[in-house]
Amino acid sequence: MKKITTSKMSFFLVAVILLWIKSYIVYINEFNLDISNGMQAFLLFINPLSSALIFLGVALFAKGRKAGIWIIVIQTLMGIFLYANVVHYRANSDYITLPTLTQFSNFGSLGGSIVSLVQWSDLLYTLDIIILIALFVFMKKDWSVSRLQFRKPLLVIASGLIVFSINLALAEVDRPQLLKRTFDRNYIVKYLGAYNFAIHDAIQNIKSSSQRVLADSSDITVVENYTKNKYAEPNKELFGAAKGKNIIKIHLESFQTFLIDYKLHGEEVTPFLNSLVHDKDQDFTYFDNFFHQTEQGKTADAEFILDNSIYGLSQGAAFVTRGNNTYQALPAILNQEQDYTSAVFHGDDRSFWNRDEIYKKFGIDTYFDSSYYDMSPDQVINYGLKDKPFFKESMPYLESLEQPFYAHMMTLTHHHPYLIDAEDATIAPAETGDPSVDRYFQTARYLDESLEQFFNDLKDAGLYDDSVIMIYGDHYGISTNHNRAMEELLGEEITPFKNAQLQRVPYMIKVPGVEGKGTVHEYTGQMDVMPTFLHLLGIDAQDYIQFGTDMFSENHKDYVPFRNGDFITPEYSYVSGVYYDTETGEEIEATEEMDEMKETIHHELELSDKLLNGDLLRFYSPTKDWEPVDPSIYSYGNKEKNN
Ligand code: GP9
Ligand code: MN
Repeated sequence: MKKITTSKMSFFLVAVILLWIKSYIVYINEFNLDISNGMQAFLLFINPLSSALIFLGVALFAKGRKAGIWIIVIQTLMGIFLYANVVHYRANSDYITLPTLTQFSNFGSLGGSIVSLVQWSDLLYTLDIIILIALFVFMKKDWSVSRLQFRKPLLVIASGLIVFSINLALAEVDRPQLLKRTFDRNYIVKYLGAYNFAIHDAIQNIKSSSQRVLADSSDITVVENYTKNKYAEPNKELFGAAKGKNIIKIHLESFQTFLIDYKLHGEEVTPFLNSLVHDKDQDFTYFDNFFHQTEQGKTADAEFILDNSIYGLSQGAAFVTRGNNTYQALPAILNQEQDYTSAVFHGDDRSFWNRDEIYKKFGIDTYFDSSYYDMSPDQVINYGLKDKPFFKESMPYLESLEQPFYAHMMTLTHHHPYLIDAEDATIAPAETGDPSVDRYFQTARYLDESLEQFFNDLKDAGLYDDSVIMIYGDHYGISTNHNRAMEELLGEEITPFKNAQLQRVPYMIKVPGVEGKGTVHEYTGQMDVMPTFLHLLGIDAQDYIQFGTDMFSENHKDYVPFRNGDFITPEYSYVSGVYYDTETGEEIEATEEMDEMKETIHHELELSDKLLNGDLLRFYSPTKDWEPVDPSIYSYGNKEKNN
């Protein structure tokens, strides 16, 4: 009996349990992880176990009593790592990442206040180590001086790996593509734990920095030649038409074009948006052949593309994995060229999609994240703040911005799985029996109503008439998993061709003093938004590296590449290796011209990847007096609210 209680393996097990309990207590006490179901609660509880087994297990390779010392050392190092995260989290509501470690400036926000982030009660976090040291002194005399049999530590580490695999598999069930899409640090910590997050983060960063190291300044020339050659000169009539005007850019979450004018139970689903499309007096120009060009990064990809005219990545989100790159994004350009201020409004945690870091690289002055809004439970659904209170509470912030401003309003309620409170539902659900598709129309209606409310408030505040208002859909809302329900609603088969056509999202824009053009059928996509904007403001897009072209230009390039290499032109579409007539949807033989177009588009995507993976914009200076964006001057989060 004595042998068991004082054996090396028992000491190891005590260490594992202590590290497990301590990590769990830190998660619960210190981090705001938004646990929303039993599975998440279970995974949060279980996830420290695998790390404890694997890391502490390594110590068991050591000889004799040294194993005990190694266990204490590893336990201490993991404790220091965890505590550093606690302090960082108290200051930034975010975890330490490799880039934050290497950017000293990020600690600027801690400043002298580091003392205020440390509490006396934190001493309790050393309890595990004190217990271990005491036990070690007490137990070690009974330990043999020899090494454990080799297979013992191996077995321990293997069991840690098995626990980890089960953990990861369960996490994937609750949140598919957790690691591939890389959406939020909070999610990875919640599902896999702080230690595994750090490993994941390190791998990501090593991968991206190795590609970065291999790039040199000559690489940018190839990209520059391509984009300069693709460039389309501005439409003379519109060049500079919006100069000095405030810009209000409205993001319609998960909104597909098929909703415009769609009637459910004989009722328009989005009467307000439809009125902007059809009512000539509103002076909107509406593009009905506008496509999203996003991939796994979804919202983040849409934001990325619209503000940079660079493609997102084929895997993961550039917002996260290229968050450390140099950018020459729209907010920074507007600021340097025309003294604009910029702000993003979004009722979600600011670390989601790494926004709190990448926005600094884009030169965004203020990020009104969830810490600026009333996030009490009746105001929140699904991912975050409901759209109506979101727009309402945004008004005073919008009015407080220094003009001219570039304001990006990002809605959220119309997001998969389209949850809606009974009091917010003003249209009956569809009746396909596929719950998220059925509710899709209800949240779309809610979004439509919130827009109408926002427009009225803008008018009351005197901001409406003199601002550019732009509305866009970020990406599809209904994936191919819901084809059966969609076929029922649209009354036609969802073939791969049809699915590609369904990637249309709305794009509409009103420029003060410019007559709306009604509905324009030009084929265009998200990549074209930035050059269009620059020209409206009277800034020549030619100076900047951009893959899109001005959609109002006579010379606009009307082919729309998707991130997976498929593309659509007004005449033909290329989907999963097959060409179709865009008009009729019939399969057609490839011509030389079509294959050339395919080559061009694939080359374009490759160049965009090169640009991002090599961080090539660091070698490029768009204008004579361009000043690279200094991310350290930005700091986000509502300071008054002490979030
Ligand atoms: C999260 C929200 C949704 O803040 O923007 O992102 P999505 O899931 O659409 O990419
Ligand atoms: Mn989205």
